[in-house]
Amino acid sequence: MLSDSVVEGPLPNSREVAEFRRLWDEIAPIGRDPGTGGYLRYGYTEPVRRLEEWFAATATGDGAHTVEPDGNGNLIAWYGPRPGPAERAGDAVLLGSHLDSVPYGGGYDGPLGVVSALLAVRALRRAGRTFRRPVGVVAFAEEEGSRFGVPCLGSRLLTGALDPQQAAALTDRAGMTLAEALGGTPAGARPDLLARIGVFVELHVEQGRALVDLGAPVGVASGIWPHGRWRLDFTGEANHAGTTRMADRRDPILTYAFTVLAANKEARQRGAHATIGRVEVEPNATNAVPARVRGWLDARAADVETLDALVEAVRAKAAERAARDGTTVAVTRESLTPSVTFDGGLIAAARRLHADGVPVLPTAAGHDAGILAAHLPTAMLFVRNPTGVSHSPAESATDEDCAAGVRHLAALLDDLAGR
Ligand code: HGY
Ligand code: MN
Ligand code: MN
Repeated sequence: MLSDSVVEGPLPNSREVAEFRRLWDEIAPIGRDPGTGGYLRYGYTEPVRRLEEWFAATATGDGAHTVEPDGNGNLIAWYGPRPGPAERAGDAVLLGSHLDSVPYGGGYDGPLGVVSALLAVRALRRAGRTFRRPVGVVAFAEEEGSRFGVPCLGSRLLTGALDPQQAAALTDRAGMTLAEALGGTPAGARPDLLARIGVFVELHVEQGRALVDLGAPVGVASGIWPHGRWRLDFTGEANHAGTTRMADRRDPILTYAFTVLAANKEARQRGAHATIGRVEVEPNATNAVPARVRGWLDARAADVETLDALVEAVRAKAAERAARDGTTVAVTRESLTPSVTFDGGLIAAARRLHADGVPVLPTAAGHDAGILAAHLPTAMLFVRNPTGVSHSPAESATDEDCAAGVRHLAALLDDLAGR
């Protein structure tokens, strides 16, 4: 139990573990595919809307005085002193993460941060703490970009990193625009809202094995690798699979296949990461040489120079092979997140509960915290993932480690806003 002064020690008690499980069970079935156990929670769709309703009800039940949509699909529950006049600008503490998933993704990536934030507020209030600063818990929209193709769509809109008119025209695979899904053009930048926020802390399941190998239940992020997404359009000549001689073909899937292998090799040679996990083929018929192939490169590296060199190398290899195949290739950048360094003061505060037991580690996974870091002091807490796997139903975390994450988040929130 939290003492009435501060959070005592890093290890959760059985009541806190049970409380985490209780809250977790309330959302676990929402958007879950029974066949694979993976989640289909795409931005602005029914499963996410149900999660948002649950979020608003839970926050209100725990004393949130306002649950505020920001006009971009993001939702913020506010507790404590109301964000007031100008002199209170920039002193709100914001916690949270996202509720959406990749197709058939794990259940922890995103929702763990939102549930943990709600539980951290609940734990402090239950310990009799009040807040000397406004405290918000946010559920960001479409962080994975699984529906409209732009990652961190909600936080990019909120911070002005994405033009609302351009975003409104984004379409999903069924051809629906964001404006249709949202019920209108997104609000776009909200400097009035952003100005009220002093710090942002995102708790997230670790998407790797660092904490497992270190034997630590919780870690703190030092920063995020620069990373981005590039669309690769390969164009050839549709033709008959049976009557077209091999020498007469202009087959874009050959160029595509070579580019996939080249991206893998160029990344390995640079200690970087390159993934081409999404592809569309037209006409996608067994007995037709394709006309067009569209693939998406997800590239990430420890520094921006290496990332640039990797993407340039892939672009050059693809063009070289296209010349041989009689095809063409166009490379279009769809998103880029520069290198992120989290706030040193927040990192130290986040480790306060158990400094020598809370490792600091970098990540190559993108997060809304990476978008907000360009505007205000930001930090991330990680919770151990025993499989180290993410963006897959195999993603996991134990209730004990999740409750430990809540404790660390509550201790940080108490430091920042408690009294
Ligand atoms: O893709 C990412 O790095 C994050 O999980 N959205
Ligand atoms: Mn993710
Ligand atoms: Mn995430």
